[in-house]
Amino acid sequence: MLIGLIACCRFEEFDIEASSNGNCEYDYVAFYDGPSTNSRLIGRYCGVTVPDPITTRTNQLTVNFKTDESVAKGGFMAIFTETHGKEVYQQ
Ligand SMILES: [Ca+2]
Repeated sequence: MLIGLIACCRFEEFDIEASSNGNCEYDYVAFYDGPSTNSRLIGRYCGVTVPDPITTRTNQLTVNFKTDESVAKGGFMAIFTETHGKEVYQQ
């Protein structure tokens, strides 16, 4: 059986308002491995460090971009692709 498509994402640009405590409490983008923000959190990012590419284990990816009312930065650009999961066989 084929486990289906896996979503991938790599970042070309990244500039999201950071908070001094490092918790991304003002603005952030978060990625979840599944159909909603209740799915497994892959990562929550802010600042100017370009995140490493991410890959889901499922065939769905939820992106949650949160901003507050002050301080806007350039945002981010992500390239989304898809790939096949590995084939596994059941007896
Ligand atoms: Ca902001």
